[in-house]
Amino acid sequence: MEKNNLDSLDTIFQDKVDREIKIEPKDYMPDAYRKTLIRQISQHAHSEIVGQLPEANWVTRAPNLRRKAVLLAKIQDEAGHGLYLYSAVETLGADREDTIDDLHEGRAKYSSIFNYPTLTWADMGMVGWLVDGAAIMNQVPLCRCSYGPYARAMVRVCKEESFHQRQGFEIVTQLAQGTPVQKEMAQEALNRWWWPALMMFGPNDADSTHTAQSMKWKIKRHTNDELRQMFVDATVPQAELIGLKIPDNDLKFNEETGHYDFGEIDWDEFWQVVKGYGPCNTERVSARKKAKEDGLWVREAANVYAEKRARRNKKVS
Ligand code: BYC
Repeated sequence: MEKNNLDSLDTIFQDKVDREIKIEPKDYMPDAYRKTLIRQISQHAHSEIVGQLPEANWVTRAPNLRRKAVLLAKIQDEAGHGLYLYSAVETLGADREDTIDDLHEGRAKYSSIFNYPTLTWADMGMVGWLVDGAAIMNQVPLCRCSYGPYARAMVRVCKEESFHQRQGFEIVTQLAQGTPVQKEMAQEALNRWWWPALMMFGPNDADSTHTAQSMKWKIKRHTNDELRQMFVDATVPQAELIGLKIPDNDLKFNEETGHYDFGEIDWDEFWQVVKGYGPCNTERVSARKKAKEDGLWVREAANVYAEKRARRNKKVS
């Protein structure tokens, strides 16, 4: 296309975004906007799918039937979120299988948080309370994302995530109010999950490659640091309420700003985990590759059946 035409299409596009008109799959969008969405939404989908694994570890060891049923339901919700998101990626013209191959070959990322092990039952509480809590903080603004299919998918995802957050907080609250050993288990889990949960929001704004452009396109509505601060402000009083201590000696309410000041994140650890060297990266990607291989016969059988049915229908008509 002529450069002048492209420039004017880009101007019309940005004007629509500025006026809060949703961009839909068949509308014009700049290539870079499409690429950014494919990157972010597919990585989001991978996170939902990989995110099932740390919790799956506890399905067989949940302390009672009610806990087990709730945990199973939550994990199934995450699978559903992955599916909506892969569908949203397809509306951008991307091939779902290609994006999955990118994950398996290490070309695509997924949230750093899922590379940490779930060592005790209290970790199920922390995943719900902190990990889903951080996810909601990040995802509620995505319901207003400029790209229609992503924004609409996030509405349902957020409703389910808020149930997940509450079930996690309920587990943690019960442990924190239980025997001294149970309270200790909850505190120990909080000590391990607090900092990785803060890392979920991504690098500081100054080091974030995509934030400025994504804000202009209204894909992101807040910066990484803004969302992280909102999460800290919301979560610290919850910890205080149930008598657990956030493992940060620099954490202090700042009367002037009305926010909590908090300590420096270990960014070396963050980047190590993002680059594939976290405690469970290899295990997580291997599990996903094995699932794809194990499911091959089902996909092949379904395809053969679909072809057979199509042939039969043709004969009848
Ligand atoms: N882990 O320029 P930046 C969930 C990457 S919740 C790994 O700030 P952006 C769930 C980033 O991709 C979790 N990588 O990027 C909850 C970029 O690398 P690339 C998923 C990270 O995109 C409970 C580079 O660092 N949520 O699913 O503007 C149970 C520079 O970053 C991380 C979403 O995906 C990280 N923590 O902002 C089950 C929400 N942080 O891509 C499941 C949608 C940054 O250039 N995504 N990186 O190679 C977003 O909101 C944004 O993509 C992010 C990052 C805030 C995550």
